[in-house]
Amino acid sequence: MNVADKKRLLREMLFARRFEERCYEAYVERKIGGFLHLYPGQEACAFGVMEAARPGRDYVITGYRDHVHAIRCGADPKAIMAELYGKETGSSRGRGGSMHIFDVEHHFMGGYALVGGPFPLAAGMAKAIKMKGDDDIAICFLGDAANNQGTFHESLNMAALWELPVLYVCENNLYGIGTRIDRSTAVVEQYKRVSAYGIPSDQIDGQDIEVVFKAAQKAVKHVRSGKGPYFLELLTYRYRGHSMSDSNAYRSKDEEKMWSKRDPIIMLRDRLIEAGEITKDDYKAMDTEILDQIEDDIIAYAESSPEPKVEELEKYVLAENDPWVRGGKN
Ligand SMILES: Cc1ncc(C[n+]2csc(CCOP(=O)(O)OP(=O)(O)O)c2C)c(N)n1
Ligand SMILES: [Mg+2]
Repeated sequence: MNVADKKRLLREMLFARRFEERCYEAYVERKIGGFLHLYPGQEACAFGVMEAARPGRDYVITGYRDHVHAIRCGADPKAIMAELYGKETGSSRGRGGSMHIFDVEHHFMGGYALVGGPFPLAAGMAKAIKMKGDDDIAICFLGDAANNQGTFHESLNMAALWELPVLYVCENNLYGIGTRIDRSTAVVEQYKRVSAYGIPSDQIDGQDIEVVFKAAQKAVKHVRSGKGPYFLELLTYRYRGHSMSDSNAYRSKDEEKMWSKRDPIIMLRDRLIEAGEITKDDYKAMDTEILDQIEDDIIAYAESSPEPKVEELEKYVLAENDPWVRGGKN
């Protein structure tokens, strides 16, 4: 990873952080409704892994904490914000909302509310890639608690058996809503669990983007070369509550303080400042530019976009041209 890459990644991660913080504000202002799960603290996971992959071409899937993954795949942040606002210009025409971001053009295959739902979908995507003979891969990002779902074990078994090109990335932020991992999970170290299926795995620091990138390079190479699935466990932390309805009362101040010192953006920023590649003023100017862009470009777009028409509320919710939906006729 050269200096130009690091500077770009710093900008991309800071953009993601500010985007999510602005979502928080818009929710408090009641501009965004429904569920909203934010990503601050975990940025190095999505950006580090995707840096080693082919964003927009490899197929990516994740859970409900999904805005940043979609943006990294190439989805337009304006369409994502408009989706959160429930507007017609949103990525799913405002019908999906935060947990159902989808952008097939950029191979971002969702955004799922069901914990563990994406594991088999990722295996299916990888099966399709393999049948087509492409060298794309499927990447499935999910949380630590999701690994306790049956779908995890069923999917990893089949993925290993069929040597499917799928990279499973566990963003282990130590909590499933308010339940700490050691209260719900017999084997806390997630990377060990996949040895039951003969899948190679690593546990790494998910806060240091350079570390994530390096590990992801190795994992992506393995998967793309046809050797079957790989599993990465990234140790990370979310800086906000699980969702907007979470008062975040179950974590100690000491723990939060410890992780705030391991902020992926600040760590990369300080490294670049120390190396004399950027100054504090450069960083501040970049931040201001990003904040302006989010306000003038993205928020303004979402605010000024039209609402879906009431009579069209159910339109686009089901695939209208799908023969199964119309009654099974082909
Ligand atoms: C099948 C299913 N069961 C339960 C829930 C409720 N639920 C929503 S998020 C969550 C915890 C998931 O935690 P984790 O997988 O660690 O992801 P994180 O939120 O930490 O990113 C649960 C149990 C759900 N959405 N779907
Ligand atoms: Mg978690």
